[in-house]
Amino acid sequence: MEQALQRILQEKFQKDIKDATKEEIYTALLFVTKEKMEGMTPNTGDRKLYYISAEFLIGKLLSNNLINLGLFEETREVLAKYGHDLTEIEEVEPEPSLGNGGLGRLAACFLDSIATLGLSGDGVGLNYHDGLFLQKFADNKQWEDKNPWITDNSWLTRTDCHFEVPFNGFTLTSTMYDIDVPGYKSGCNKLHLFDIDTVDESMIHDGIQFDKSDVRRNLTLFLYPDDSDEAGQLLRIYQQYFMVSNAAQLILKEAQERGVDLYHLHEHVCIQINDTHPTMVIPELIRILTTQKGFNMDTAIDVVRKTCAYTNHTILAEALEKWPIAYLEKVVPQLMPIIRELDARVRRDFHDERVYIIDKMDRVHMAHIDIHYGYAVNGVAALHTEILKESELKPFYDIYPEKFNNKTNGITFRRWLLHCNHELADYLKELIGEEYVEDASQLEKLLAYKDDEKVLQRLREIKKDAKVELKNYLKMTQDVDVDENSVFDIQIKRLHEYKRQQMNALYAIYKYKEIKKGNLPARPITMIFGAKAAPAYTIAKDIIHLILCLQQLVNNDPDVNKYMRIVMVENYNVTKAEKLIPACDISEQISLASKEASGTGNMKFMLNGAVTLGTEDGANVEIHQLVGDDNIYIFGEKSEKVIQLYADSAYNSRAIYESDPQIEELVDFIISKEMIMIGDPVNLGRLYKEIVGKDWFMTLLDVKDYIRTKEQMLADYEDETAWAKKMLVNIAKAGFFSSDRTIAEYNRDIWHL
Ligand code: Z16
Repeated sequence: MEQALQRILQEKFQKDIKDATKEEIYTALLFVTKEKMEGMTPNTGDRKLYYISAEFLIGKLLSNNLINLGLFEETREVLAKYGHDLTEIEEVEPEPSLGNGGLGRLAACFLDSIATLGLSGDGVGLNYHDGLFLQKFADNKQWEDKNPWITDNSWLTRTDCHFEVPFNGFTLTSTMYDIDVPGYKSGCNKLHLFDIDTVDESMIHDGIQFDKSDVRRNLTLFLYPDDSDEAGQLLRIYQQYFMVSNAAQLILKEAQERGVDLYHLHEHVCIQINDTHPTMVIPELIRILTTQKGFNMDTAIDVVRKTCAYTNHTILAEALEKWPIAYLEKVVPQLMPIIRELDARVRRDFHDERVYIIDKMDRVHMAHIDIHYGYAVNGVAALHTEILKESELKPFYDIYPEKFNNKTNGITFRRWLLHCNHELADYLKELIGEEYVEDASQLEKLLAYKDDEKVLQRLREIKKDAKVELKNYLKMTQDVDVDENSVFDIQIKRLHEYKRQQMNALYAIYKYKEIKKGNLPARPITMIFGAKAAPAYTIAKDIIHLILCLQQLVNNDPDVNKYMRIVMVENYNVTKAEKLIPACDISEQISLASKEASGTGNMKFMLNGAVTLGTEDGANVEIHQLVGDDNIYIFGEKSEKVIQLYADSAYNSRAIYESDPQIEELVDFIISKEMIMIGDPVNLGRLYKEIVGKDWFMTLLDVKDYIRTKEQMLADYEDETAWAKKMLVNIAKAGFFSSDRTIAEYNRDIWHL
């Protein structure tokens, strides 16, 4: 490493290591690492996986690549020898925010595990020039700005692989860019990101506004542009088709290069469709096979059906894509005859309109294509898969019970422990050896130390160190002061009503009022939030406004700020998650039961020794089963009850509000004179009305149980030994949530690579 660095710094900048700037060292490390990965043997196999996803939220790559290549320690030492700090060098790297949240981050964890397990599998997606928008706070509101990440020297390598992608009346030529994906002490795979050369970043103005109709210049400009108007939805269809047409052409090209007889494609290729965004790969492959490769329709459908598998990530109806036929006719008319043929076959075989592909309103249900014309359908946590089978997708489960299976999500321990929490990772190695890094189930060996005072003490110290680090980071980045001796209570995830940040805000109001009344807590609490709201999601933005106003109120009130602080972290992203998660005591996982398909932040927190405060939802259910009642705090109504309430239209938030003076007091505070003085009455008033008059995600149903449980948790925190034991059990039981386990299951049950 030392020699390689010296060589490249001389070549590129005519500098020695000790004189080089951080930027120069970063660039040199990037080159060294890329060289190294180029020389690695790719993972191979007779059947190759293509994981197609509109999002790959990969985060910064330098340290993770160094860790997986086994070069991290050496690099850190070399840099230290010349007076540089690798942590500071990392800051130079821009984060590619090529995902919204869980789904995109899951895809990135999966790529790491696929490579680590030595499986042959590549990612296929889009090379958005600007990732998800950059979030800024001003006037206690969210503002969006563009978020470019591509620099002259980056992890992207331009290839000479190009395809022609036909649209209605014109054709675009693609360029494939590759990012190397090295496995941990294993071979290397690739992430292929497709782009066009004509994208024009200069067309963005006033934050993230741009001309949505100019496809040649905007196709890969943004991740999921605002799709609240027609132009936005059409652009989304352009993006999706561009992605899958490139994927289909790449897959067929590589198969033919490998000498695969396309009539046996399914024996050598497997395509995982990540949510419905890549669904058009099914009709596109059928189109190419029938029009260019001499297949008849029956055979093409048969081969494609045996090749494609679909993962569902949500039961929220509004998130399940249904494209109007008119839009598809406008963008990809060549697919419509095939989609109509696929629908006709469904209508011929099944006389149940709930499973048709095209509905009465002339909309194409993308998930229905995946389920009929793929060979596997999976949910992402045990409860989620049960809900799919028993309610959301029941008519399909009745037809194809053999297709349905569960694959509980996972996270890569390389990033979410080894990289983000060196101190804990090293201590675990000291206690139980190194094997847990590649065999996560070994973490259970920790249980042997459950009553070991010294170990419990050390875990507390490690947590404290992480809290000090976060404190310094928050001071540096946002100029806020937090107390490392307070309880760190953290909710970080996309802002959505079903995730119920508003319920956490109601707790903040409760606590503020208690402190005002003189009911002082045994220990101060620091409530940390991080969340981006979709630019067009009004109520989500109102909830951010509420939290930011509460932050101003609480932190500036001298009666209160000794006991309580609120910090809303600006521009929450993967890099910030890596700093927040190790420092957490209480992990907030408070979605309305049945609505969070899995959650993966819950797993990251657990692995880093936080205790979950959660509903019986998504993977929380499995965390609960693993750690037992003593090591998790569960509250709220169960999913069966919630599903029943929806079915009967029996939830009435106003009735709860009017009959419970305590709840009324909390909700009324949103529009109190204190708050109106700080905030915008339009935003606060609209949110108040929403909660009292609708509350679609049933905040008021659970808020009292939530407050009660959180208070219990804070009281229990005071027994330091008992709490440290909970931390230990959570870490020890987190092995199940390694994405290595998840990927091994995908391979065993679906991919057979
Ligand atoms: C997403 O991140 C998820 C679902 C979805 O339909 C769309 C997006 Cl962008 C999330 C789920 O909300 C979350 O529960 C789950 O853990 C994650 O996908 C990965 O499966």
